[in-house]
Amino acid sequence: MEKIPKPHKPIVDHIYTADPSAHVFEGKIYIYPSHDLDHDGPSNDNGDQYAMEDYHVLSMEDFNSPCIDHGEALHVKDVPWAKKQMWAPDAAYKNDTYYLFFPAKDKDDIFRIGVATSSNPSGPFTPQESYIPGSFSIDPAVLVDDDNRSYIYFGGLWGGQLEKWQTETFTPDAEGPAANEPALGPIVAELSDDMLTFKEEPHEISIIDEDGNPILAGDEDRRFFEGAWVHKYNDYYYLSYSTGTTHTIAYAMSKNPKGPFVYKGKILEPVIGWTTHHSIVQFKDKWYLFYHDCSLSNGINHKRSVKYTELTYNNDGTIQTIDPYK
Ligand code: FUB
Repeated sequence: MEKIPKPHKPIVDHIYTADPSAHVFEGKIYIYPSHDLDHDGPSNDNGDQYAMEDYHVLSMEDFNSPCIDHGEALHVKDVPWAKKQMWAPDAAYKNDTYYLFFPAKDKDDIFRIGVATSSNPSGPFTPQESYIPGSFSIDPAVLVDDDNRSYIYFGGLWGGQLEKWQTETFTPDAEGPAANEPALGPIVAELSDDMLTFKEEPHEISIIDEDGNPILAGDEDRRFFEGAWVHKYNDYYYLSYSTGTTHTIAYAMSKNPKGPFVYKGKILEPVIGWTTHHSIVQFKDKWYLFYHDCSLSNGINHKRSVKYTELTYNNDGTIQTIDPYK
């Protein structure tokens, strides 16, 4: 399948794709998206409409080249511990190996995070027998830092089940904090050197305002919802994420990969569709935001398409807000 991608246009239109995690591997741009299914099943706040079953890896030589679909890289039927809902994945390279990190519901309908490996960035990927011990919730994103230490960030509210993990066990009826209490943050853990387990107990990241006060759960314009992504620029770590109910991509900065992160602003205004999910990557001397919207499906929330656009930093390191339709 070959298409010439243009900014603000879907990078492919023969399948629905979402939640793009973009990386530069072997000098090319590789995109690890969710593969949305074209179905008419139930749609609800629990995210049952996101019934994805497999992953396809996409790649582009550069931003003037066609986007290639490398076909199925991993299917839920080949993951021994997983039952359904292959949600937003990410990939990382270390130890001469490509790692695909992905969330899925286990046989008890609890979201866990799995790892699969390949010698090729486009897969196919071979899954581990079980999910990462101690993993939970959704939307893994992995940063391999300049010192070769690796961190996994994850978590998502509502259908992503993060509220249910405020104690050490899964509590099916647990709700999020009250509006005047600190919001739940994404979770971080350093990964073991082989990238297959957590090196430490995962713990919550705090997102604070410029005065050092935690962002509150009722502050839906700024609080974390899902889709964490961490990148580095000029010695700062940038944590960007979806605000869910207010449909933007927001970001916060820190000198430490585990935070606390200071809220800075908005990267992306709302897109067509309920969810918004992104990644940020440098290619040559420019920076790009990969994101998705539902324009190709005329606004059907679970039929999304990956797009990209250039991202611009101000001199002080803050990021200019992008209007996806200008
Ligand atoms: O694609 C399923 C879910 O929708 C993702 O895991 C979330 O980030 C949201 O984009």
